[in-house]
Amino acid sequence: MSEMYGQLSVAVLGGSLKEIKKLTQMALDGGASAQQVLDLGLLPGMDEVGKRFKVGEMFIPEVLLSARTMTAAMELLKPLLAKSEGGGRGTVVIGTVQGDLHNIGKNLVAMMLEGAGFTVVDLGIDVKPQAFLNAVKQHKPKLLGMSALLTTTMPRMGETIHALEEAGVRAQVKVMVGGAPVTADFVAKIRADAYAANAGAAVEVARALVGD
Ligand code: B1M
Repeated sequence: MSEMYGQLSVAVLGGSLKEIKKLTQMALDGGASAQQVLDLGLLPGMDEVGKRFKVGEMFIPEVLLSARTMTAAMELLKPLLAKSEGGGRGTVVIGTVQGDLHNIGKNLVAMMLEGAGFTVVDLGIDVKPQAFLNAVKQHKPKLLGMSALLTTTMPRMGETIHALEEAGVRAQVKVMVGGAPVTADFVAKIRADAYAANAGAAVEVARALVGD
């Protein structure tokens, strides 16, 4: 099975859409759990993409192909990851902040929250503070989740919280933030309620925040 996980990583790295669907299905049919496929196959592949991109060994078009490959595999995993524990935990509004187009991690968090029984309203990517505020007013969620993958877009999280404060709705909703450059220290700085390092932690943190 470890060879299979290696092949999954290579397929993400190579952006091979056809391979990834076949390999993901084979791994699941062979007894791997969706979480194992993700943690041991797909995510290590994406980590390597990030490393190669950083040192100039991969470029945007290739990274995009890898992202599409990862998304295709996640579609196959979604019914398994999002197999609901029964629902009724309340609504979560989630999105990637303004100026930021990264959505793979946010989508993963959304899937896992759904699986844990939350109703998820996903606002997508490049979400302006005003759009988060409108969604909080409209859906009255227990929790607002914001994702940022760029150091340059992290400040939009603080601006969104400021917009909630200005509108007098901050006390009605807990705010969880995450994404690779986000840290626990940043939470205090922007007056959020909590930080989660990964999708699994996001579920734990979300449950704790809503008093579950
Ligand atoms: Co971009 N990119 N990218 N990119 N990209 C990074 C983030 C980067 C670290 C790469 C690098 O240099 N090594 C770097 C950011 C540097 C920085 O600011 N610190 C970077 C850059 C610079 C850029 C551009 C500026 C490049 C350019 O144009 N010159 C550009 C910006 C575009 C924009 O957003 N405006 C850009 C573009 C892109 C693509 C479009 C090509 C593509 C995104 C496609 C897509 O998402 N559909 C892309 C990708 C794929 C990456 C890397 C390689 C992979 C990101 C990813 O999907 N990881 C990334 C390198 C890296 O992170 N290693 C990189 C897998 C995902 C499962 O992990 O998103 O971290 P992650 O999510 C985790 C946790 O962070 C956490 O849980 C998730 C699951 O465990 N989490 C939360 C995330 N959100 C959460 C929310 C929560 C809780 C937890 O609560 C609400």
